[in-house]
Formats: sequence, structure tokens, C-alpha cells
Amino acid sequence: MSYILVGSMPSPFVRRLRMAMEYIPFEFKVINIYEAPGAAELLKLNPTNQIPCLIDDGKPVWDSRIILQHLGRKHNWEPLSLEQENRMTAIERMMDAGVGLFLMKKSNFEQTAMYPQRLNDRIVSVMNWLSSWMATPEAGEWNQVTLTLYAGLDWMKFRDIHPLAQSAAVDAFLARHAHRAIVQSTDPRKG
Ligand SMILES: N[C@@H](CCC(=O)N[C@@H](CS)C(=O)NCC(=O)O)C(=O)O
Repeated sequence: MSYILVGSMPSPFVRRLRMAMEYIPFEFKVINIYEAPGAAELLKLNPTNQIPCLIDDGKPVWDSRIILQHLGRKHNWEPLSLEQENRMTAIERMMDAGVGLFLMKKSNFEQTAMYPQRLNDRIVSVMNWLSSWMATPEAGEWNQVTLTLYAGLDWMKFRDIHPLAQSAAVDAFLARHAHRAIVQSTDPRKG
């Protein structure tokens, strides 16, 4: 069994896998998807041209959620409940919205246009939905859902994506997990 994880240091979708794979040996192959060699390499592996991509014994697996499911089946991780799956979906769509806003800012896209506004509204709606949950005992556990939320929120703070990522509720959630060695060793600020 050999795993190669293709990704970048700052990507929150890659970081969630690096954290989820804390106890699974893998090679981490860092590429820069915004420069020609990295982009060409990625396109050969994944037609969606997105990271992460996991190569499992030579076979590519696309999309971090599918990669988690694939690893879960292989390593007998406990399956998520329906409630956890829904929470994961909400968190992922918030992360997608953040990545979209980040790329639009990089492209000097007009931030008041309808699409970035919709992305912004989605971030607000998911953040509001999560805000009281982040203080619950469940959110203090370390599992696929909370590590995904950690990766997403910490990246949003790091990239200054949205003012809500600077809220006291977010800071309190991050503080619950910041002591973990895998959180510290995958910090995007160190990449
Ligand atoms: N649904 C995908 C999203 C991955 C994603 O958005 N990756 C970003 C980096 S954080 C990316 O590759 N962006 C480049 C692009 O979309 O062109 C997953 O979970 O793997």
C-alpha cells in the first residue's frame, strides 16, 4: 500500500487530509498549481485541475471528501452519521465559497457582482448556522468533521477571506484544537 498526496501547503482541502492521515504513512508531493509545471503535472493526474489528489498504488483519487471516504473504507474508520455528513457538506461549501472569493480577488473580479455576493452570503449563512455548535462538546472532539472545520476556518483567517472568520466564536473553536501536534505541523503560515 503506497500513498502519494499531491497538493500545496496552504490549501485547506489538502490540509484536512494531511491531518486525517496523521497515522497513515504517505509521501506529500507539493506542487504550485498556479505555475506552468505544477499545473501541467496536475492536469495529467486530475481533469478537474484541483488539489488534493491522492495516488493510491498508482491510481488517482479525486476530491478530498471522496479521498476521506476511500481511506475510511480501507482503514476501517467509523462511518459518519447523517448529521455529520450534512455538517461536513455545509463546511465544505463554505470552504468552496472562500476559495472562490480568494481566486476572484486574485483576478481583480468585481466583488459586488452577483456571484461573489452569493458566495459571501453562503459564508455568512454557514457561519451563523455553525456558531453555537462550535462551543458544544461534540465540536471539541477530533474527527473528520472538526478537523475539516479547523482547516477551513484557519485558512480563512490566514487569507483574510471574511470578517466572520475573525469572530470570538471562531477563535474559541480554534483554541480548542490549536495544541494538537498535527495542527501545528500543518500550519499554512509555516509553508
Ligand atoms: N471539492 C474539492 C475542492 C478542492 C479545491 O477547491 N482545491 C483548490 C485549492 S484549495 C484548487 O485546486 N483550486 C484551484 C482551482 O479550483 O482552479 C475537494 O474537496 O478536493
